[in-house]
Amino acid sequence: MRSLDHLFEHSSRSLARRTSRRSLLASLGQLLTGAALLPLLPVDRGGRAWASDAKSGGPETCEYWKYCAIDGFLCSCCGGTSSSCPPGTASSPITWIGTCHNPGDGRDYIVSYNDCCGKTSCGNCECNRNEREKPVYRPSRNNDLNWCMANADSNYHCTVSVILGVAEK
Ligand code: ABN
Repeated sequence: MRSLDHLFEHSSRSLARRTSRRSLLASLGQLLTGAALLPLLPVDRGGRAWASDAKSGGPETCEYWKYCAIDGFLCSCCGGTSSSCPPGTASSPITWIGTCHNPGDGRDYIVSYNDCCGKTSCGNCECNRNEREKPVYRPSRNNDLNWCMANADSNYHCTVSVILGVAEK
């Protein structure tokens, strides 16, 4: 009887020892795997974009870097965004072009300013900046024209700024 007790005691002790070691190893494995996968988790890097926006004002302020040659109402204050027309308006196919410096990355960008047409003037966030603007006899570099003139509905509503590319030095 004593040898049976001894046998059971021995086997349960050995099982307990093995089980706890195994679970320790399993936890350690999980920990190491988790630590290795941590850098692969998605990270919101939007903060950097906002940081560069903050340097030059956000898209709803006239100081925003993309607006360096704009003249009109900011579509981002009229139900659209800095680069898309508000619902119910259509973008002008002819535009004027500016070159603006982005303080966020130190590069210069070619920006197209499209008027959004088909509704009466938005009236919000008027912005008139004229960096590198040329006289009206060079219309593609001039911002004093209603570029809705070629649209079916030539009512001017607001202006968007669309990045066309990086300006080469
Ligand atoms: N391109 C902006 C604009 C629209 C109407 C009149 C003047 C300027």
